Amino acid sequence: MTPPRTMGQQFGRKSWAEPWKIKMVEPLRLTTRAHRERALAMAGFNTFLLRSEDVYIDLLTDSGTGAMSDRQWAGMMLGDEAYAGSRNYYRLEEAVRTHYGYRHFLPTHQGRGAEHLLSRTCIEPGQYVPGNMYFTTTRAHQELAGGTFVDVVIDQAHDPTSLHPFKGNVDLDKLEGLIRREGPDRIAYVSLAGTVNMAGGQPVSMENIRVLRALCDRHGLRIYLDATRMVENAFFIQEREPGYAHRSVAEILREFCEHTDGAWMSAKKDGLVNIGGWLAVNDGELFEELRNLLVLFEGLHTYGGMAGRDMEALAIGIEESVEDAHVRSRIGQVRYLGELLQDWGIPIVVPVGGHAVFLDGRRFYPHLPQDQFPAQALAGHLYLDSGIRAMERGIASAGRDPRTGDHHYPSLELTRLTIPRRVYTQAHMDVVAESVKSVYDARQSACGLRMVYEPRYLRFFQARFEPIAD
Ligand code: P71
Repeated sequence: MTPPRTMGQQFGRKSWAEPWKIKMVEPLRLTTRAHRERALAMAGFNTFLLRSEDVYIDLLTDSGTGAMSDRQWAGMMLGDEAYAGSRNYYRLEEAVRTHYGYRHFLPTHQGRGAEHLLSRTCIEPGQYVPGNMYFTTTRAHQELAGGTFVDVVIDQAHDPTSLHPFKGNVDLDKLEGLIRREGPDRIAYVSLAGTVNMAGGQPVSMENIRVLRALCDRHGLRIYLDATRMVENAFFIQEREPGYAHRSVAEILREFCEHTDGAWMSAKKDGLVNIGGWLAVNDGELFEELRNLLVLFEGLHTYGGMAGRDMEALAIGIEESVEDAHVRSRIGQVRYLGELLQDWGIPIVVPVGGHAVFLDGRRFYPHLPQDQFPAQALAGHLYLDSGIRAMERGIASAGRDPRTGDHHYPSLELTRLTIPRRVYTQAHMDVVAESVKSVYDARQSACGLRMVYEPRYLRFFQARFEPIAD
């Protein structure tokens, strides 16, 4: 028996700890395997359709699932619920301006509300929208507006084993090729995401945004940034990019945003709140149009679908989110789980990203063809083993090509273990790692799934599956 070692010792470094202590707890419920078998069958083998009460450790998403601080809860009591001109709106506007920049700001009910407005105003039918890998809701709104998404992320992003430190980077040759082929007029804008979700939470470098800016300036193109997890991106720049080790996450965030023309955010992630979002741009004319559409789809421009108290909590959340100690411990926890799995030879996306550990469904279940939904099946087996809920990010999420009606066959077939911010402890991570290992050890007996119900939009949310018996 080797003597027990601290987490730091296990990985040959000093231990770190969360920069907070726990003031309130929410009990978790353990269930039996028989209970989970029934629950998963009722949910059509789709973890989105499980009741949260039937889940033990919920790693479905980091979206809206974080824990607010005592300061944020105190802020909730300061909600000014006036229909127009709420004090909290001005606080939030100030927080976004301080930390992200941009001249004009609008609150939205969540990220996709902002995506809807931006796509509607900035895409003309028939135009292309190049981006560093698709995101489900982002692409859906671009297509709804008549645009066609074009993936211009570097090839390494599609390779789960590539150790490139900035797998979210735009491949400038791919973008330039598109501009040359189609002409800049047929390009709506460049849709750039910080820490690319579908690639495994992989960052974009400062150098990449700088060169991208220059290229776009040459062709008169705008860059709109999905800043949903841009704070985490800033941390990776601090950690990995020469010249940034001594700059704060907050400074790096501001510098990055300065290279873009506007941004939107699902504040439910880095923003440390349970609901909310925003859209901010520099162009005054565009802003006017967005603000006008906002009243049609979201709410008056001083609340945009959010309660006053929620805007206050977000203003405080933004301030807390850019503190170096917070980001370091948040990403440190994700990395701890990832390194455990890597040590045990379990196939995951490397380098471990910002918000989640992504299991590689192709290497986990090499015997399952992609149209039998290996990553969806893996999420099901994990739930059956321990009550842990993960999310499929593979062929089910990728949906169909709107023109041909065929499945998109994404190169990445992943199951995401997404870590909510400030919610679970290291002990939970150990339990998760052990459950993944037991599912991995039983991998040979896993069977695939058949989709028996497929909704038209964003099918993964509500689709139903059945196991394919041998
Ligand atoms: C996540 C989510 C929530 C989600 C959305 C769609 C399918 C499954 C889960 C939402 C994002 C996101 C990025 C980069 C915009 C949105 C939409 N992510 N951009 O990862 O990650 O924001 O959910 O507030 O509308 O679980 P919204």
